[in-house]
Amino acid sequence: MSDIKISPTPKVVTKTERPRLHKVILVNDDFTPRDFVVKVLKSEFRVSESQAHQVMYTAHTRGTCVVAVYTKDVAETRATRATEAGRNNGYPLLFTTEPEQ
Ligand code: NFA
Repeated sequence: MSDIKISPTPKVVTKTERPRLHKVILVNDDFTPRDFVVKVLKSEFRVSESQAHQVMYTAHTRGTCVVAVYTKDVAETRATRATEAGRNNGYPLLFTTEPEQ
């Protein structure tokens, strides 16, 4: 009997995690006209008229509303573009992002 022990070949286990999603949040203010907010939501986030109105009204009454969730890059790009659309028209409209969970 030989004393040589042969260890088992280590198995490589690869685990792929889904990228964490980030929320785009619409923040209420007292100056941006409601119709303008709806227009920006429709053009930048491709939501329907009724969804855009619902999101605008929720932010208007509660202070903030989640518009959509995307990967980090997409969320940040869309929030920046939508915020700039307000600024280009002289409004303090603000979209922020935060990681989900
Ligand atoms: N509160 C704004 C108004 O009364 C409308 C608004 C809604 C602005 C949601 C920003 C976000 N004109």
